[in-house]
Amino acid sequence: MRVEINGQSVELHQGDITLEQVDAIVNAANSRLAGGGGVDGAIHRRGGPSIMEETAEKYPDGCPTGSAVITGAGDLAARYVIHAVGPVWSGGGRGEAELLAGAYRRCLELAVEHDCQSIALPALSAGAYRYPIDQAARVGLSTAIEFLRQHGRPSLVRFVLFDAGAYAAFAAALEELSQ
Ligand code: AR6
Repeated sequence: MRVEINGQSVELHQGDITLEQVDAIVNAANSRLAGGGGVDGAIHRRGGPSIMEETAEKYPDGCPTGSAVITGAGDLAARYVIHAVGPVWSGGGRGEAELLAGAYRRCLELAVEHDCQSIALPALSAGAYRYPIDQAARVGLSTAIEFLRQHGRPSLVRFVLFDAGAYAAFAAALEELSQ
């Protein structure tokens, strides 16, 4: 699925984000940037050790929840990996939506600051961190749409969803938000 916002594209793909041919791939990291399962495990496996070496060297204090940091992309096809830290879901009353939006917004800012035309993002927080997928989809997409309306960049914002359920949740939210 693809919609145009302010002359730029918002796309949904189902698949493995590590295979995306874009300028920047977003990792669903933890605040210690310590590596883990899910997207994080897949990125470090396919990208090789240089990514973890760079995060350890440049960001020894990690990254706060609701923000993101950038490194090179090792053996991946992308130029950069942006390590975003979404919140752990704990019922919705602990600022989770603002933190999740902040993580997505920082990814888009870093992409623009590094002249990336295209970025691929996963459903941050919607795996190990248990954020309900319908709500995660609305936060991710509304943040991207608002950013594109304000900044007109990057040219391509692609959400890459691992399974059919996540894709369906994002498709329903995009349909609603793009009207
Ligand atoms: N490509 C695209 N999406 C994926 C892939 C993939 N290769 N693998 C999983 N997903 P998660 P979180 C989906 O758990 O919830 C890590 O251990 C997955 O189905 O990767 O932010 C970190 O180190 C889900 O919809 O990230 C942190 O400790 C979404 O990506 C913690 O997990 C996010 O799932 C972060 O948890």
